[in-house]
Amino acid sequence: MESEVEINKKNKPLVGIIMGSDSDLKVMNQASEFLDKNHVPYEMQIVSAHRTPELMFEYAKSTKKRGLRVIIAGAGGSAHLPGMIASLTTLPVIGVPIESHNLKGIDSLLSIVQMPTGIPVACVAINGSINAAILACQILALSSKNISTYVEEYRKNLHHSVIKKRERMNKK
Ligand code: RP5
Repeated sequence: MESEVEINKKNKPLVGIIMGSDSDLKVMNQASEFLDKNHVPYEMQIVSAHRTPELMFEYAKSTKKRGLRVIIAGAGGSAHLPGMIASLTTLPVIGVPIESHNLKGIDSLLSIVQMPTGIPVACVAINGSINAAILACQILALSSKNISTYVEEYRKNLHHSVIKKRERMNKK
């Protein structure tokens, strides 16, 4: 495995963020913003399981070779993208069910979460792309001291923000 120093020097993307359509961008941008804030290199593109199946196949097959370590895949409706990518690579795949218009994302959630045994997809909440980015960081933190520090810091800040809320409420 490449050392952390080598990875940082090249600044190659470690996370692949993909989504079925540009209509998913508003939600998926929250994941990229989290990674930006924590200096985690990523790439982001549209890949549709149903509308561009060949592209999806090529993308999935190229991920490991290009040095990606985790995939975050957002999709709505009959959301097959995360599961299909997971079937084509052994990199960890985190699925983000995007809220759909008619069924409020329940269709997306069930499509992503109900994977058959043998091909896991880690599924976050409907529109839960920030948690997908955090989970990606936690996976990368296993082999990166810098990212591990960001993850620990994030937890500490969460703790402090709740303590502050308690103090504000107690004052009232
Ligand atoms: C899915 O279909 C996409 O992930 C998107 O959430 C949904 C609707 O796509 P558009 O019709 O907005 O392009 O493939």
